[in-house]
Amino acid sequence: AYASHKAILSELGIVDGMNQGVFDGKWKDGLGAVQTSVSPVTNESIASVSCGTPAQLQTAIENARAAQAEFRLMPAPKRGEVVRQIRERLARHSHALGSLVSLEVGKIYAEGVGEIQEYVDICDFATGLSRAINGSVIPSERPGHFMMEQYHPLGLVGVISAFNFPAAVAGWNVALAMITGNATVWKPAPSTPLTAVAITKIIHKVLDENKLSGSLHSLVCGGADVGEYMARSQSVDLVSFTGSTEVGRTVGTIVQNRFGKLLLELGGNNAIIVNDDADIELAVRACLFAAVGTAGQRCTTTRRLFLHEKIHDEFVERLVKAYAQVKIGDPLQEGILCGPLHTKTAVEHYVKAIEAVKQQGGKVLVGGKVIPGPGNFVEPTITSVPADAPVAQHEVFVPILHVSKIKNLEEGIKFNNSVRQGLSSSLFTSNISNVFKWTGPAGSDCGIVNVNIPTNGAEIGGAFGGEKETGGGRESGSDSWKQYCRRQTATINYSGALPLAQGIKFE
Ligand code: UN1
Repeated sequence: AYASHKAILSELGIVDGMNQGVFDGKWKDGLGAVQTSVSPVTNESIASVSCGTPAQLQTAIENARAAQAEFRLMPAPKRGEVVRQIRERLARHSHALGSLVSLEVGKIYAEGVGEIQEYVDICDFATGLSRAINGSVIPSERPGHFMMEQYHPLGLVGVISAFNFPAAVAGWNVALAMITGNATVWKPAPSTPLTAVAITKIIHKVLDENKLSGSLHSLVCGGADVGEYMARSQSVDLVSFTGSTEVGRTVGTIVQNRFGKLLLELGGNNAIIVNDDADIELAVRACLFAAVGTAGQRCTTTRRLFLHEKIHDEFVERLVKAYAQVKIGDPLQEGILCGPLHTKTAVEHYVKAIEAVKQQGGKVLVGGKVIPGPGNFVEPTITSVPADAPVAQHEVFVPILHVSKIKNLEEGIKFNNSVRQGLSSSLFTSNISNVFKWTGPAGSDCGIVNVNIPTNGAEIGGAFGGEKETGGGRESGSDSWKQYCRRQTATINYSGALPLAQGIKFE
């Protein structure tokens, strides 16, 4: 076992009674409902948070905007230095923070700590980037004219995060928003407020030490009313939302309607294709992490597996064996690979999906049962269904993997691309021309296209996100930082004459 729950909470300044869930530069009692964080292992309460109201969010927004009006003038490398200090402090508490993520979400300890590492990594990335968020100089067609492009801060970034990555995904936004000169206001998922409170406390300390306003990293725990207010507010320049396609459509429509900027990370329905020329041993191990890791609750989890008919039977046999060895249990115990589902509702979704598999002509190859007890445990499951079975067209956020046979790679690519989601995808092959077919224009239509690695567990250096109903947003690495900026084209005439573009004469 790792540290006791009490020690975890007290290191992070969380009390086991009621915690303040609003930080607008000062910690405040939330005047809204109470959110009680519940352990998915026991369904017993961990601690509670008093949530904010839309009116409290409005105050947080005003304070954050006022602080940002000064922060935008701080040179970007100096902002990067603040993010470096946040990185140091998060790393110092990574054991406690990782344990809290594990406790609150139900993911295993290694993945909880991994999530804090992901936050640390994006801070490193952002600190370096703070010296490289350059625009360009563009040749002007007019004599004595200078044309340049610059990236300025947007203003205020609203972050609505999901339960399954309560730290890292918020961190992708916070680190990039901060080095680009923005303030953030964060509404965490209703079931994981404690992680958000703990991280906000850590960042507040760093801001304070740098004599910066804490409201640059504001927090308003709350429900749908707070989220909707954020989406509607003209004062929130970018809304970065992670969650279901259904809620994302509502948030997206509201924000688009006021011409706010959007960053959407919605559902995935990710597939692995194993071709007949793949390293089978490697592919089995990858599938196990991809489908069972985080108990199937990553947006990058593999939900569909397409096996070449020549290796199908052998592969299924080996994967079923690997599933049988997975230890299910308390995610804070050593040796456990699969923790509980996050909520009882998720267990209901699992049961319904298994029923649907049977109704739709599929078979359960391993697993398929709810494990009785106080926690939300289920058996990781492999089913055999036709690739076009309705149950395989939707994202069900549980560890169910649907396996279908394919005749060749082309058929695998067709099936991979046939769903409405477009987040992540992987091909296992040792043939170089297959690699380029898969990554080429007629290959996978997803935002993340892998070869010989799982669909999940992306590094922070690449842009993360997907196409179609996944929402189109890109977070984390590469040039995702540009989304937190307003882009400016400036043309400066130092010629003393007034030549017009396109050669127009106007006199
Ligand atoms: C998510 O599930 O919302 O690639 C994010 C991954 C992680 C991030 C997942 N780096 O699985």
